[in-house]
Formats: sequence, structure tokens, C-alpha cells
Amino acid sequence: MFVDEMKMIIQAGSGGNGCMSFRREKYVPKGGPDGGDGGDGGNVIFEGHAGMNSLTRLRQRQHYRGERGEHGKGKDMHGRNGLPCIVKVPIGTIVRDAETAELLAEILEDGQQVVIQKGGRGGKGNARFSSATNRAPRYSEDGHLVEPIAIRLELKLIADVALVGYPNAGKSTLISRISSARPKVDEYEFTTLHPNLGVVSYDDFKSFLVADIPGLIEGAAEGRGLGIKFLRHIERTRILLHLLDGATPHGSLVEEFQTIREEVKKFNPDMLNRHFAVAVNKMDSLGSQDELEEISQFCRENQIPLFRISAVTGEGLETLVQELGHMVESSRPAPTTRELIQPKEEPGLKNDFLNEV
Ligand SMILES: Nc1nc2c(ncn2[C@@H]2O[C@H](COP(=O)(O)OP(=O)(O)OP(=O)(O)O)[C@@H](O)[C@H]2O)c(=O)[nH]1
Ligand SMILES: [Mg+2]
Repeated sequence: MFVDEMKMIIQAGSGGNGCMSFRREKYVPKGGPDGGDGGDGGNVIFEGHAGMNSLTRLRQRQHYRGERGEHGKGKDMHGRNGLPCIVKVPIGTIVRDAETAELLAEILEDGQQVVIQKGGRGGKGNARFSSATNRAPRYSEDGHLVEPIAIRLELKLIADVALVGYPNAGKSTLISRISSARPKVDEYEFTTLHPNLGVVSYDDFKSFLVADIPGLIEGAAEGRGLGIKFLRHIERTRILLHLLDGATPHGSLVEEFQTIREEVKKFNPDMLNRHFAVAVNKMDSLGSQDELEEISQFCRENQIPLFRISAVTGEGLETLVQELGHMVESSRPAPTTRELIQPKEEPGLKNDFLNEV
């Protein structure tokens, strides 16, 4: 999972104290109680923000505090409520209690607000305690105190495009050519043990996130190779790019494609409904022209977009990136009005904050 993590201390505002006071007016010898209530403390609220894709900016501060409620005053004046502390967080942020690891909230939508810690209630002023038996109460309530708590934030990023294929197909080579990610590449199988995430830029200023995951093999669902557990990292990815090894060490490219589809299906049949495309890699050392023709025909008949590329020489990569970018755009949910009004603040995502898991 592409997880970014941090700890922070939050403290909602305490409630303002209630006031003890009596009316003092000319010609009113025994004015009744008129102490107002304290205001409520401000909540600490997290708000999902589509323009953010890392927790980096939140690290600039360690404490996030809601404002304290104002104390009540005489003449029945209630204290003002404290202002909330609204913290903008990226979508996909999971909030836990830092000590118990208890799940406090999950922010999954743009503009979604969740109260993470409630402000303290304001105390009642003495006016509230007046009764038939006690017309002049000499006490008022203090506002509720709020203690700071430590919380842990985890961000699970969702890639736009996932590269899937046999070990050695060239997935890591490809992601290192088209994105900011620099995973290990080697000639043996199962070089990649953890997913890698990279940002691909296209059309000058647009970008999408691509994920490179460990290779899959036949029987992966039954635990062969590295198994398919890590497919959960790309479960919500909207586009799958099936990368086939053009050097054809496994024989039929159509079969290679179908084997991977089968393993993906065993993990989660719903993933077969995602948009997908096929790319035949290693065109610079193509193993069999017949195999290439067979997969080309198969893709034509099934209306599957097909790319012929070489991650090493760069052949076909520009077209691939452009087309993937367009697929991502058409599969993204329409931007909310909020996004249209406020331009995204963090257009570029750096890979350095992403920890592998
Ligand atoms: N000739 C040629 N070799 C390539 C190309 N792309 C990748 N390779 C080579 O194929 C081998 C495997 O590449 P990787 O990128 O590590 O493959 P992978 O799919 O990430 O493999 P796993 O992580 O094991 O699943 C390396 O030796 C690469 O240099 C290509 O376009 N042409
Ligand atoms: Mg790899």
C-alpha cells in the first residue's frame, strides 16, 4: 500500500466558564442572577480536500487546536463559541488514536467533514440555577476542559493506472521510464517485492499516478510466486495496463494475457470490469512475429487498446502515456464545483514521501 503516515496532537477548545453575576441597577435593590453561559469550545474537524495528495504539508505543524469558548458575562451575556480548527487532509486519510490504534475516522470524499475531537461544552451561568427555592444562586459551572490527544494519520493513495503482468515483463523498467519512480530492475523474476508508485506527467501540466506491483504467475491465487495478496493495493485502481513480455519466453501472448486476467479475477472478479489496455513490451527484441499478430488480432476483435512498446528504447512510450492519460481523464469522476473554483494546490506529487509497505 502506498502509505504516508504521521502523528499529530490535536486539542479541541475547552468550554468557556459560566459567569456568576447579579443584576445591579438603580432602584432594583435585589437584582436576580444574570451570569451568562460560557461558549462551547471549537471542534477539531478534518475536511477532505481533492487538491492534496500527501500529508507533507500537515507536518509543518504538530499541534492543531480549536479555540476555547468565551466565558459568560454579566447581564445574561453568553460567551461566544470557540472557532473550530478545520484541517484540510487528502482524500484517503485514515485517522486513528495514536495509543490504542482505534479507528476514529476515514475521509473518503472531497469536502467531507468529520469532527475528530469535539469542543468542551460551555459552563452554565448562575442565571440558569435560579429556582423557587434559591433565587440567588452563588455558583456557576466551569466549562468542560478538553485534554489534547495524539492521533495517527495514514494516507492510502489510490493509483490511476496499475501495471500488471508476469515477472520480468518489464513493469518496473516501464514505470522508471515514464514516471518519477526509480524501482529496482533486474533480469531475474520477482525483482519487485513491494508496490511502487510514480507520477506520470503528460500534456505539459497534467499527471496521473501509476503503480508497479510484483509479477503475477499462473496459480498466484493459490499462493504460487508471491501470491496475489498485494493486488489489494490496486483494488481501487481504475485502469489496468496488462504488460506482456514481447520476448515471448512464455509462448503465446494471448495466453499470457488470459492467465493474468484469470488470476486477477480470482482475487476480485469486480476488477475485470475496470478499463484496461494491453501493451506488448520489449519490441526491440521481439520473440515471435506470429505471436504479435495473434495478440493484435485478439485485441482488435475484443476492442482492447493495444500498444507496442519498448521500455528500454522508449519506442511507443509517448503514445502510451498520452492514451493512458486520456483513459484516466475519462474514468475520473467529474470534478466538484469546489475543485473548479479552487485550483488544485499541489499539482505535482513527489515520490519521496511514499513509503513502501
Ligand atoms: N530488451 C528489452 N529488455 C527489457 C525491456 N523492458 C525491460 N527489459 C528487461 O527485462 C528484465 C526485467 O525487467 P523488470 O522491469 O525488472 O521486470 P518486472 O516486470 O518489473 O519484473 P518483476 O519485478 O520480477 O515482476 C530486465 O532485465 C530489463 O532490463 C525492453 O523494452 N526491452
Ligand atoms: Mg519489477
